[in-house]
Amino acid sequence: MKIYFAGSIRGGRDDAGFYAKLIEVLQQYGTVLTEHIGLKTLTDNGEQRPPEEIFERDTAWVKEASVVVAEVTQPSLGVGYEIGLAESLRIPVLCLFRTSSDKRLSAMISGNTYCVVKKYDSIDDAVRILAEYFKKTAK
Ligand code: 6K6
Repeated sequence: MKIYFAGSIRGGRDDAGFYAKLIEVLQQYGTVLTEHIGLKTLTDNGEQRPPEEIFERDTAWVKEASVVVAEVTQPSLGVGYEIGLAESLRIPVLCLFRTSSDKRLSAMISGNTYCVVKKYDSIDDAVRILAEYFKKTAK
């Protein structure tokens, strides 16, 4: 199974530690195409590549993914775009939102019945949510 993990880059890197832990958990369920999203060394300046190259590579990865798992606590245009792209391709989307943050989730995600949106508070919660999701949905 190929998993596209989406998390904020230019939107802000405050949650990079959570992304790294979630990616580690997701690796039990398949190949995470976007391991770099959790890297502390990836700042909001992004990778040192032309944006066109990043767009081509990332959209190609979304297209080949069996599922998109998006951490949506930190609002990000790129993550929102990737969710919309996955929906248009009928690729399953799981969104994870951390309730302990001071952020409010966009209605374009919380109100979108295509996405499975799960709230979590701790990494232990997220581990349980992912186990349940992968047992049911993405085979
Ligand atoms: C470099 C030059 C211009 O932008 C960059 C940023 N570098 C990126 N490297 C890898 N993936 C990226 C980059 N920018 C966006 N993405 C993709 O969009 C990732 O897969 C994330 O899921 C999402 C983050 O979007 P923003 O809007 O928070 O950056």
